[in-house]
Order: sequence, then structure tokens, then C-alpha cells
Amino acid sequence: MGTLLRIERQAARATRFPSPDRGSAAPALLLALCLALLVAVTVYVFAAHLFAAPPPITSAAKQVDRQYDLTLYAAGAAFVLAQLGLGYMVFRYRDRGRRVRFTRGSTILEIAWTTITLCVFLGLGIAGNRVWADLETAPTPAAAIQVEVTESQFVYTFRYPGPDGKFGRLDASLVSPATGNPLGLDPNDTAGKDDIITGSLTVPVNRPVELLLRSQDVIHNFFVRELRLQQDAVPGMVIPMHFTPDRIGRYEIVCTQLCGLGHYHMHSLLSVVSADDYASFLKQQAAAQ
Ligand SMILES: [Cu+2]
Repeated sequence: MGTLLRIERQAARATRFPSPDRGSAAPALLLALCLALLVAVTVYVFAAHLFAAPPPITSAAKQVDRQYDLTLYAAGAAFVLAQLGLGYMVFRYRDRGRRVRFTRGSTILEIAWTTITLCVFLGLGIAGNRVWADLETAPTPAAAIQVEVTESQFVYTFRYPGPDGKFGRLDASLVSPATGNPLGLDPNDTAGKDDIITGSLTVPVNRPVELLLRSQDVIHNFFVRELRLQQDAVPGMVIPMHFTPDRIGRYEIVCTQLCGLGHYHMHSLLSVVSADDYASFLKQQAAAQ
């Protein structure tokens, strides 16, 4: 009987525990090192700005970036602490060849970290809401230049009101891209005679711009990374959005709604130019209409 017991113990040692008295440190160490490596790589990706957004070109976009950074720091600190803590616990409470002890946890600790998490999330939410409200609910400056943006599968069409400052009437039954009237401009409305229609958007630097977004078919989107603005264009609605670019340059406009098979090539260009260049752009376009 005694021999049988000894053989059983030896078999258990051979198959389950390499060293039942001291446990096994290698798997715990390996997992802890993997977690530390995960933390190091993640921190490097963000700290080295490997996938950074292009520089913002409005003060509102800078505000969005500040809020994003704040959220990233809070979430990043929680991530680093949680993963390193997990790695430490995995190694600290590794298999030591002893029977494990069960713990029911600590109610005080549970309340403490739930309260901390609640405060961090509420704080970020309130701060973020303030930035969002500044962008979305701030009134459009009176001096804003108005440009109408009409989106359709899979093109952007921009319309400027021309020297009279008034957009001409549109009639959906007159829409005919084949005959050169992609927006359905009513030829009997004199306000529309001087309207300027272009395939890309040109605006002057340091002047507020108000866009009026429309769609002729499905839901599209207007997104410029440098503006940190993204707005859907919905059929049957005219959705305003405004911004004041502070840097001359050319920026890509993309549609971020999956609007059909040609969605992937639906894009246009935003050119931010000097006041003089804007004046000559308007003159040139007016002559070309
Ligand atoms: Cu689209």
C-alpha cells in the first residue's frame, strides 16, 4: 500500500508539477514580461506619435486636440497602471506548490476604485461636452462666407452665392448633370444668375466660413482631418457647420459614410488661400460660369 502511494506521488510529480514543493515560476514570469512588453510598445506608439493626426488649422480644432490629449493621458495612465499591476500580481501570486487561499476581496477597495473611475469619466465627459458645445452651438459669425455643399454619389459640388450674396432657387426636377445643371438651378431666378459652381472648395484664410450641407441621394459626409470636423449630409436637410481656418494650404475632403460602390473615391479638396488669392479666385470663376 505504501509503495503504491509513493508511485502515485511520483507520477503526479512527473506529469503535473515539475517541482511540487516550489511551484513553477517560468509561466508567471513569461506572462508578466509579455504584459510589460505590451505596455512598453503601446506607450512607444503613442509617445512617438507614430499615427498622429495632421496639425489642426482652426482654434476649435486645437481645443479638440487638447481634449483628446486629456482623455488619452487619463486612459493611458489607467492602462499602464492596470497592466503593470496585473503583471505584478501574476508573478507575485504564482504557483508556489501550495494550496491556494480564497479571498472575498475588499468592499472598501471596490468602492474606492469605482468612485475614482466615476469621477475620471464624469470629469472627462463634462470637459468634452463643453468643447463639443463650443463647436456645435456657437453662433455662426455674421461675417461668415457662405458656401453650399451638395453631395451626391460620388461627387462634391460647391456653390458660392456670387456678387449679389444670394443663392438662386433650386428645383429638384431640374437636376441634370448631363446638361450642366447638377444642382437643379432654376434659370428663371435672377439671384442664381451669378452663382458660382465648382468641384472643389476654396476659402480665404482667417475668415469664418459657413458651409450648408445637402445631399441629393443617400447619407454622405464632409470630413477634413485638419478641421477636426465631421458632419453628415442628409437628404432633405440643409445642415450648417462653420469654421475659421488659420493656415494657408490644401487639405483633403473625404466622405466617411459608406454611400455606395464608388464611396472609396468620393473626395474633394479644400484650398485655404490668402484674401487676394480668394478675390482673384472669385473673379476667375465668375468669368468662367
Ligand atoms: Cu459619400
